Amino acid sequence: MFKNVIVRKPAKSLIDGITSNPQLGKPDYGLALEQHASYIEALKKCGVAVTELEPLEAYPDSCFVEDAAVITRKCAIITNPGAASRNGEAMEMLPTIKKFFPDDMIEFIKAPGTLEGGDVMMVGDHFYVGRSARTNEEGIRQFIEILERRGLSGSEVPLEHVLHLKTGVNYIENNNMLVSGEFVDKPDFAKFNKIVIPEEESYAANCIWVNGKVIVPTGYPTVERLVREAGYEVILTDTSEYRKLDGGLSCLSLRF
Ligand code: CIR
Repeated sequence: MFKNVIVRKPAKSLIDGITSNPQLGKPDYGLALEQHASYIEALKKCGVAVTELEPLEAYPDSCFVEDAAVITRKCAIITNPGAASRNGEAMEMLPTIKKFFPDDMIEFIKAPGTLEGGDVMMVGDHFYVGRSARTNEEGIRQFIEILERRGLSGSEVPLEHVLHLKTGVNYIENNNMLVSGEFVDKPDFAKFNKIVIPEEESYAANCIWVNGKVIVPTGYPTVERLVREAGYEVILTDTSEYRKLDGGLSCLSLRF
């Protein structure tokens, strides 16, 4: 169960965030703010306390807080984001993490290691880590070393096409995993009950489980139906403006 969620209100500079999909157009800032508020409401319906941080104009992608830290049952890990324009977001997250964790429970990924939280998928006490353009071999080595020192475990998953691991695969508890594209046949996930996301709805592979409910992006009817059929209560929330920057539901919060 999660008790807490950390989010960061998008800055006006959001419109200049990194994107691999410029053809989708720039986000509408006003609409992005409304969608962020709805996202927070959806989280509150799941019974978590929401800590909302102030916007950071210097970092256009800073509302995607998931990339700046990874929070486990045993420790919080401040990452070292591989995207140059996002690197400073990790240290901006530290004061907030310190409000929840004592210093001896805070770890750091250090250069030359890089890691972004979007590449980390938690399945109980095991963490799958995507090796991506943002998360390198040394970052994964440090991350797994931290996990093992604290009685947890991790394994690397090489990525081929997606930005982050959780762009294409997400664990929604009870052995159920949403898989799309390159993850459908990966041996790493063979033991899970795989819910295969059709190509045209691949964006919605990024759903989040929060205390028994699953938050699904608005506009992906097949994914919505598959998640309901798997037995979950679904909460829909629209993330169209974040999709324009390759951002999904998981990217917008830290849940712990
Ligand atoms: C980026 O390219 O870093 C942002 N525009 C999107 C980050 C999405 N975060 C995530 O998948 N965890």
